[in-house]
Amino acid sequence: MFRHAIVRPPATNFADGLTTVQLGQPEFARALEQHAAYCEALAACGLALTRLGADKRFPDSTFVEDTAVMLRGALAQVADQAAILTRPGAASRAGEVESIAETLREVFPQTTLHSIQEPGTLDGGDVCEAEHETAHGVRSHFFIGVSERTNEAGARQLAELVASYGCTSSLVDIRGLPNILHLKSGLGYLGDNRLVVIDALDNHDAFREFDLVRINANEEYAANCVRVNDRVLVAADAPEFERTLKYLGYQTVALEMSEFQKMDGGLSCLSLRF
Ligand code: CIR
Repeated sequence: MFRHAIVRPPATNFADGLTTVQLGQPEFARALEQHAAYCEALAACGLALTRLGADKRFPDSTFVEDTAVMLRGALAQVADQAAILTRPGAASRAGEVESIAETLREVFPQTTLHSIQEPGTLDGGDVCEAEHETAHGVRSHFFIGVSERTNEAGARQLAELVASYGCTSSLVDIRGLPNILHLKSGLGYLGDNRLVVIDALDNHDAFREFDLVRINANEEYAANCVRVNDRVLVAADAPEFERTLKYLGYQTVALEMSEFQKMDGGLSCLSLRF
């Protein structure tokens, strides 16, 4: 159950951020509208939002998910809630982490903070939290992408940290896979032991104990969907995938994401949920 989310609207220089796709320049006014609708959807799922101010120093700073990984301890002897501050793989994004750390310290002082250390790099978009049944109940399992942003050192540090909280993990190397910046650009966890996967990730060994929901090549951007309590937030313009979700019994909320897609951003990356 998620109760909170941290969000940050795009700044006026949002279009100066990093991107590898050629979908044209994002329109700022439209990006703001889409961001507002996204925040409304999170609130409608019952989340209390911490809304940070736009930060022009970092054009990519609306993608808050990349700056931290939120964790709930599964072991009685460790803190209930923790966050792992990342060390983003893109130099222009390194400074984004400090203000998220400050926010967590101020607004959620009960959160224990850890950090990824040099030489590790890690972007939150490479971390997909799923769940699995164990003899001791349901535990989190983290799929950690090794990508152009997250290196092996960063992925292994995260694996050790989550293990200290009683969680398991597996590494998924996505280097060289076409069209995905982060692991979660092609992977989503729906709950109920179900993973949404794009074709390129379909046969990966790490997913073999999960039920896979495949997504058509022309709708792959929507693989980065987010289950928030009783709803699934999904990018608009993926009608077949949305039909599949409904068929599986999920209540969907379709959100226009075109301006964020132009900057390589998926739906999940606009919030830190916990
Ligand atoms: C970047 O290249 O870092 C941003 N323009 C997009 C980051 C998207 N993050 C995500 O999907 N988790």
